[in-house]
Amino acid sequence: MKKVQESAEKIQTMQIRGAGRIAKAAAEAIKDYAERLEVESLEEFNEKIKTVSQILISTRPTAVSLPNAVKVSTRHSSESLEKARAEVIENATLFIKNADLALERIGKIGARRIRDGDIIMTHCNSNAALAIITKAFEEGKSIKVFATESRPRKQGLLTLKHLNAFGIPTTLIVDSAVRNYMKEVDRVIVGADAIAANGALVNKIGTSQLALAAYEARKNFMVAAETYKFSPNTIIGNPIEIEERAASEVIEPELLEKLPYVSVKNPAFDFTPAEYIDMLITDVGILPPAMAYTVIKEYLGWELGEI
Ligand code: RUB
Repeated sequence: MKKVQESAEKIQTMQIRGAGRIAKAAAEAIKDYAERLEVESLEEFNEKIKTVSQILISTRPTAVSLPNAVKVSTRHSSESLEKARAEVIENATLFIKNADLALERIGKIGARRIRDGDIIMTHCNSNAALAIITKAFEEGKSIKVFATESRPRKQGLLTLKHLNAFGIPTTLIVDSAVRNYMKEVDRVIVGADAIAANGALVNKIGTSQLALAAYEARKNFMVAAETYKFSPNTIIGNPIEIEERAASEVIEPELLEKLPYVSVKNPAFDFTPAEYIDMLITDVGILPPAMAYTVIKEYLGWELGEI
């Protein structure tokens, strides 16, 4: 339970963040828990795994990678305790391995769409988007990046450090400068916290602004997303919840206290409609957003009754 609690806390406090990293951390925590769990019966095992799954899933509401990782890791069809334990450990291990493989594939597939001399804009800090950018650079393409600051948590600084370590020339801009620089950009690449069945993207707040500016400037808007970022629940009309975070991330609480007529909204993510997205770069290939439903049916392999 110690690792589960530690991981849950790290996800909640954003020491572990980003949809892919959250998912892997959850799978690792489940694996560790299943390995150490001391129980007498299968019923007890199932019960405890269910509790731990809930603890992990409730840490952050938006990234669908988290419930997907938990679901893939914990499902088993075994009738005996030890077989169930072995199955859960194997599922979680496989999820982690596949998540790494998916990133590698996205990097390779996406890099084919980057041309020598491209200027790319990215937002927040996405491992999937960075896999494409760094792969293209490693292949010898001369590229430059505009990275947004990504207020209020400034994940853009993580992106800068990553790109700088590869020696990729990068320019930091504030979020409100996105439209101003869009004319200099060839394509936008962002990651995903969730993709709905209708192809809409949920990603860091401000992503939809990049999409709108790219659309206006006729620039390519590409979304890098592992198949486990697609949301099965949206097929039956369940909305994706947008996390609302503390006002203290945006304004000093002492200052806010002195402003009785002021309130703060701090949504962590926003929706980008499918019509602003040129392509989804996934581990199973480059797809139009209209194929999101097919990805859920074919690659997540979940029937409606299971959701
Ligand atoms: C992170 C964010 C990232 C996606 C994709 O938000 O919006 O763009 O999670 O990241 P936060 P990745 O910092 O609030 O978690 O491609 O690494 O999964």
